[in-house]
Amino acid sequence: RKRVLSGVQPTGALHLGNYLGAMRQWTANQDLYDNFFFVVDLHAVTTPHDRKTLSDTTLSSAAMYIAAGIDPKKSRIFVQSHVRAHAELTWLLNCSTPMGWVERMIQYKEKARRQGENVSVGLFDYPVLMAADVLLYQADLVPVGEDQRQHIELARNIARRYNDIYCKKKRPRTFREPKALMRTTGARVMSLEDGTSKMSKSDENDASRINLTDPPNVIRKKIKRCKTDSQEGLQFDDPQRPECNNLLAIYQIMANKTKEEVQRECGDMRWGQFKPLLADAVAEHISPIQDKYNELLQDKSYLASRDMGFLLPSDLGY
Ligand code: AQP
Repeated sequence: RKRVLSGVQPTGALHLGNYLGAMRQWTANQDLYDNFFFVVDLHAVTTPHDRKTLSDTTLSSAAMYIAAGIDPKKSRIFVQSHVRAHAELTWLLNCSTPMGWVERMIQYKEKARRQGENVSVGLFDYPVLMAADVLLYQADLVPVGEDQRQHIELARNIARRYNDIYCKKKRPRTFREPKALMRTTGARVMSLEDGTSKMSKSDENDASRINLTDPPNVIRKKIKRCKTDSQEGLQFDDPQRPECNNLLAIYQIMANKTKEEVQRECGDMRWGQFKPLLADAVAEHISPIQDKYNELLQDKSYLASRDMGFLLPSDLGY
């Protein structure tokens, strides 16, 4: 069976983008693959953070994985920092990876611009740590959102270069080259405030995203106030109407419909009609996830008793 590995940073409450771009794919294919899903707390420390909050969000992210459908019997769930080999391999890969490759990473450029002078070396090195995460487990596939495509491509290049330098004759070569696994819908969920930038945990404006923990009244309020346009009718794929495309795409997945069905149903609607429909579909879709999540967090002993973080290299066959 092919091996799949993926994770989310515990940098805040997980949102609809994380769910649609990543976690929904993890659960959909859980029976097909050998699965590793981890909470990537070493990545989260590349940006300013509070220690106590990080520790809480690490645990709550793991609870959200399970609530969203990751079955601990079918998938290994663990915390990145509990496996020392992630940091160790990063160093070795740092030493064979050209700076220029990492300098080209768009996510670094965007985040560094926002952080100004305080940007850390760790943030720069984030993609190499990500490559180490994937290569360490010899993952074949990495289910991610569109924003991570460039990082997976880099991980492939890093693997190839390492193999070329150190395993000229050795077969099999040390590292397997991973591939990104991406869905056509939901791979890029955009901000509610700006249809051209992605929904993100680190956006200071909470109204820009739907957190998976938002209660129905908050979801309704956020969708009611979200940015739209003044054109008549609703349609997919109009580059002049990024917000419209984003909201229709979210509705399509939440209501479990095809694009054509949504276009037929909503094409003639006004925003005032469509927004409550969308809010209800989102609230309804995530309600069972929220119930399970709250249940898990009420009694943390279950999470603490899981093998969370006690994954040893010997478990991986090293
Ligand atoms: N808006 C999005 N649409 C689709 N997929 C998304 N992902 C994140 N945002 C969207 C996917 O979620 C997974 C985990 O991402 P992450 O939290 O590790 O890092 P990120 O991509 O940087 O996500 P955020 O929310 O923007 O976090 P911050 O603000 O902390 O940097 C990845 O598979 C990602 O593709």
